[in-house]
Amino acid sequence: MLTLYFAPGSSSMAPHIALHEIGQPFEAIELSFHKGENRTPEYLAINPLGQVPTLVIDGRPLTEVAGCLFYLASAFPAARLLRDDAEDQARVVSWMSFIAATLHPARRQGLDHALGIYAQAEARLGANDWAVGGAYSIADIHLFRLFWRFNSSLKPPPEKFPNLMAHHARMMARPAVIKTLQAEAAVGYELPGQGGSERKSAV
Ligand SMILES: N[C@@H](CCC(=O)N[C@@H](CS)C(=O)NCC(=O)O)C(=O)O
Repeated sequence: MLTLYFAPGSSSMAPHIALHEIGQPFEAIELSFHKGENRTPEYLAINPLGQVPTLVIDGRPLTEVAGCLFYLASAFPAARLLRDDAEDQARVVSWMSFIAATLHPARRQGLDHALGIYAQAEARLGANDWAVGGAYSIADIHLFRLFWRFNSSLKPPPEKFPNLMAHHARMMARPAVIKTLQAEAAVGYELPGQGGSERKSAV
């Protein structure tokens, strides 16, 4: 049994998309940051940082976007979210490490810094359809979630990040992404600039 703890529009959107890609049944439990539901003793017992996502696999919690994505891709290979080739897999891990360690925290270090880091992602993606090896993978899901948030909150001119914008459009056409965005919008965003409060949070 798979259970995803999520907050609409946040990092948990990435494993939420992957769950729709693999097409397995799962339970989705929404947490409201504003109500402090990620800071209850019960939630801290499964995720001591009080963050989302947490993916619970038959009662065992797994945290961090990259870990959750890697598990879903490896455990459900029919969805083809990760190739068998060792070098391709290493490149997917390399992208996801960059996304988690450099791209995600960039916003907190000021707009100029963030624009510079997104320019790095733009150059790294280049004119390729997908992040690694010409095939859709979990790296694309991870990249999309961050750029989706960056794009929807800051609305940079499309000509500034043409490769990331084209990638965003390819992702937005995927049924799993459409399903996830609809499900999360129906719950309601609590994100700055998206009808939620302006409270500053790591999103
Ligand atoms: N390194 C973590 C970061 C997760 C993260 O920053 N989650 C944010 C939402 S995007 C969160 O739960 N924030 C609530 C809080 O820290 O109180 C990952 O990649 O999963």
